[in-house]
Amino acid sequence: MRKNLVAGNWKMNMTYQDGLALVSEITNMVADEATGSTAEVVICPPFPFLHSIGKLLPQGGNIHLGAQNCHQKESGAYTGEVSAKMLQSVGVEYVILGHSERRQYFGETDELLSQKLKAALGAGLKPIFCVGESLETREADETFAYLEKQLKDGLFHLSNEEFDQVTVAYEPIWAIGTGKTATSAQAQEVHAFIREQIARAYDAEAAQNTTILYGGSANAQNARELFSQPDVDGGLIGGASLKSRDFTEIIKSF
Ligand code: 3PY
Repeated sequence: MRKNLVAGNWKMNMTYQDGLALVSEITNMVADEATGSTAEVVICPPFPFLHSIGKLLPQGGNIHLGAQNCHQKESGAYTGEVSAKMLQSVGVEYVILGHSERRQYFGETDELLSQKLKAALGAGLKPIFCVGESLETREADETFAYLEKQLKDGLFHLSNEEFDQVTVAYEPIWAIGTGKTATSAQAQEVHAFIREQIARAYDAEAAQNTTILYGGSANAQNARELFSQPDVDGGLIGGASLKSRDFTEIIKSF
């Protein structure tokens, strides 16, 4: 069901001790200051911290646990990998799939991501599926065709019931870690396009019910403006999720 959602993607940052301290600060600040926010919050730390951080999150509260990736197989001889079922067994609810850094540095293709989606859903996780174009694609005026293909090849193979569990994140690659943010008009234009594609692939109800996040240098200064757009339901936050004050301000933007 469509909701306001703010997810913090820590990427490969923080030590265990720093991570625990950050989460304690966030939970305290959210409890003190963000009680009026309508946003569901997801914190996505690195794998080794998940279980302990999950234990720090207030039971039944609005802060949930997410992972940044999972393997496409349920179990087996895949040294160094982590399955969706393992994540679920330590209390993880959400998993980010298809972040552009995974696509770029780890060669993740739409074909592989479609398998990861199935694995995540099979384990009862809620995927946050990322799509987004490069600067060259945008400058060549091919953004919409590119996104259409990413959605079709990576995501739209899911059944209606499976798709119901998915959150989509639009993360233009040119805005990730660069300090450049899409303008709220650029974000809105793409989010409306994504919703239109969902309506075509599924139906109007599915499109209206899908939560679509913006990601890419979203921060405490620009969140309110981005989230005020009718098709922007929240954010997948990188660097600003590592600072309790900034992350709380973003949550308070709702
Ligand atoms: C960013 O904000 O840079 C992100 O990549 C969030 O996932």
